[in-house]
Amino acid sequence: MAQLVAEEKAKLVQKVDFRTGNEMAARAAKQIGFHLMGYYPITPSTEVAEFLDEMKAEGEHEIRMIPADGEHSAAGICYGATSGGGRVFNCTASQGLLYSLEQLPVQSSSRFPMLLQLVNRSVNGPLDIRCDHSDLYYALTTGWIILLAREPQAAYDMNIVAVRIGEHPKVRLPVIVAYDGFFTSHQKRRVQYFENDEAVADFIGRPPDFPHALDPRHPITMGAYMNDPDLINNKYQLKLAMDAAREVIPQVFEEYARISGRRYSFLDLYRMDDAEAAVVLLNSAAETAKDVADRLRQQGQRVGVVSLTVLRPFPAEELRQALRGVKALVIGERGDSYGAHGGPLSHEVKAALQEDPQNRTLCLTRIYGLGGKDFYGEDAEEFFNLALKAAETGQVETRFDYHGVTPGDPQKPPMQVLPPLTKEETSPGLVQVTRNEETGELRVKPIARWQLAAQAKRITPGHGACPGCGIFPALNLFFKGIEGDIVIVNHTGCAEIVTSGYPFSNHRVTYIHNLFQNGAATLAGLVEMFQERQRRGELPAGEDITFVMISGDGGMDIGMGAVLGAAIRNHKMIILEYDNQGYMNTGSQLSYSTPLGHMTTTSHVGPAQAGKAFHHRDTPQILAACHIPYVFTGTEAFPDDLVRKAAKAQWYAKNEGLVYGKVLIACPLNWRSEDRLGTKILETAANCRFFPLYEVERGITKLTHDPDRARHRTDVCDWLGLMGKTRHLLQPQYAPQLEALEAEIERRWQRLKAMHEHPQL
Ligand SMILES: Cc1ncc(C[n+]2csc(CCOP(=O)(O)OP(=O)(O)O)c2C)c(N)n1
Ligand code: SF4
Ligand SMILES: [Mg+2]
Repeated sequence: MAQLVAEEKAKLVQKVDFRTGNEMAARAAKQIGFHLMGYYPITPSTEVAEFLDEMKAEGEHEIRMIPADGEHSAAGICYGATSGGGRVFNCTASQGLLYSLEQLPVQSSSRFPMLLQLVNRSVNGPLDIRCDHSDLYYALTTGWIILLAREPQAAYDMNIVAVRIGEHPKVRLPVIVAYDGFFTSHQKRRVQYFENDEAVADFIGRPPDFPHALDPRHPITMGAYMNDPDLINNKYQLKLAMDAAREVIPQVFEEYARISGRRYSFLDLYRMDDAEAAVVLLNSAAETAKDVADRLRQQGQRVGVVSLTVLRPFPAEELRQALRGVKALVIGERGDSYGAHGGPLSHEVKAALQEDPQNRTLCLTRIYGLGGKDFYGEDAEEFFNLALKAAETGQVETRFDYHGVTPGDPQKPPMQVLPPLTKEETSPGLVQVTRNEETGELRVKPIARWQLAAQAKRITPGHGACPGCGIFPALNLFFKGIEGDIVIVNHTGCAEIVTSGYPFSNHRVTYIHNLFQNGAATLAGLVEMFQERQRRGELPAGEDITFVMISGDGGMDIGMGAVLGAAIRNHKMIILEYDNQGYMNTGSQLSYSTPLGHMTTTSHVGPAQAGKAFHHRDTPQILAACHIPYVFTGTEAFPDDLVRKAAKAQWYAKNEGLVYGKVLIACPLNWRSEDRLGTKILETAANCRFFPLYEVERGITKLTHDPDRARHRTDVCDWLGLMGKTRHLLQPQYAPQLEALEAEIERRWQRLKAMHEHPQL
């Protein structure tokens, strides 16, 4: 018996460490041992998947990790997986949450528990990767339980308790655990965690045996079409589940306190016993306010801090209790509900208090810290002072306002650093494309390279790309083959991030950035508006603009739907993909263009994993199958070829419809290659036939560079050996991956060659 007790105790030993919120969330996920994780990278949540992938490569867990093509799919993968009865995990932020939002109520109304890590980040627009709670607020009505973690320790603890809460037979609901992007996700704090995974496994127990979709002897219909009078009953059951969660949560918190020593409750109340003035803050800002409360207490002020650990179900009763003696309260919100004179938190706190006839607390709201604007001690002090003044006078001057806003100066309009390009600068008359009326073939008059200097650069130097980055040599070279005015729509990615940081821009032409996945649709709308306004005589008839959508390879994953839509509708525009084989601006995660075996931060190499597990997508062939007028591949390593294709692209986009081009570019930072080797790597990629240079013109495929015929053929290993991300493939233990990659390269090449030789193919 004594031995058993000692073993139990040993199992519960905790390690003291110094870790970030993302590290702790990943550790909890690993220890929970989810069956599956469906995810899509988005800062600042991505690290959780990266850490888990790294651990997986080392053989530390067996969670099946599915890199989705976007968050909508990630949420769909998770939903499908939960319908199969196992434990499921996802992690996202900001736009990722919004893009998957429609799946969330389906998940909750189907009553499939799962865990979603939400690392709070501001939602577009404008794009801002730092923390506020605007994303979280969109989740409030989805029917998910929402637990909040103010610090890395809580990120770990909440994940573990979330499994128990969500899976409780009376609850059966999915759970969001939310913590602040960067403040909590990336800052290290002192933490404790169980050394032995079994401690967590014992606490969460085995997954419950709810009806599921993988039991053919007990078939069930899920997602049935349901109108009135039934739907309201479904929602009522969801409400009852939330009510049940109110009972279950304290029990689970108590049980967890027994094994961990850390006790949570619906509200985190700090120095609230006799507080007359208080602030309500969610997540990390509450910790800042606590320090200030200590200081003000020393000065004799009766102040306290209220922070919510549970946001859904909303702890209305606990708030009524906690605020009974409080004369004035400042509710600080990192998110607004525009036009409603306060964000959701304010209205919910006020609604809770209103139900207490004795309550006389004066409530003020201050919107603060949007887009990651820091919340310092001085800010908290201002909040306390507002509350103290109201408590003292019984009066409130301004109930609702923004805190920390900087007024603009109308005398200082944005500066135009470079003058707009003139027609003469962009139309030097170098590009001449003629069409053979008999064959329909286009002929581009050769342009000597030195002549290209006459074409103005549409993107200026001075951007923030890494040394050796291949994006801008390639884009500027491509634009050399295009005469006249250009309007650009840019997907989110390195090309966007490093050229358009407010208040500056490296674009000398009109440039629009919209949501990551929606560039093709956005540009399609603009093209059609251009044509319609011209037709109505609102824009000059002679005005000619070439419309170009620039996307990274990742944008073609998540944006493929919009791209296919635009292609099938055949708008007169160019979609230009620069392919650096990964999600580079977010830290080198795999994209569907990353080839087999390549190492990224979500396809680590280790004893249990050999880089990316599936082949790269053949995007030119997908677009060719849309039967658009012109598809091409290119690279700056073959500059004449690229300029010639640009000229053709412009001709087709003006005269016939949509053009798609894929340009391979070097990313020395994440390819782990030498800056100076970029062009050589690209050349080798073409010469080893991994990246064939070709075009598909009105359905006819032509190789524009045949390394065999040009006697430039190199080995795939010559290419792989030039990059740190692939060098492991040359080691004997990775021979199966190398062989599979070589075989796929050969297969695709032979197919292409056959198409080149047979116009009907
Ligand atoms: C809906 C949504 N999901 C995820 C992101 C995060 N995100 C922004 S850019 C990017 C990767 C871009 O990769 P790619 O298109 O290849 O461009 P690169 O960074 O490599 O230049 C990701 C994952 C986002 N902004 N929006
Ligand atoms: S990460 Fe790669 S693609 Fe992005 S700017 Fe740096 S080198 Fe260029
Ligand atoms: Mg990329």
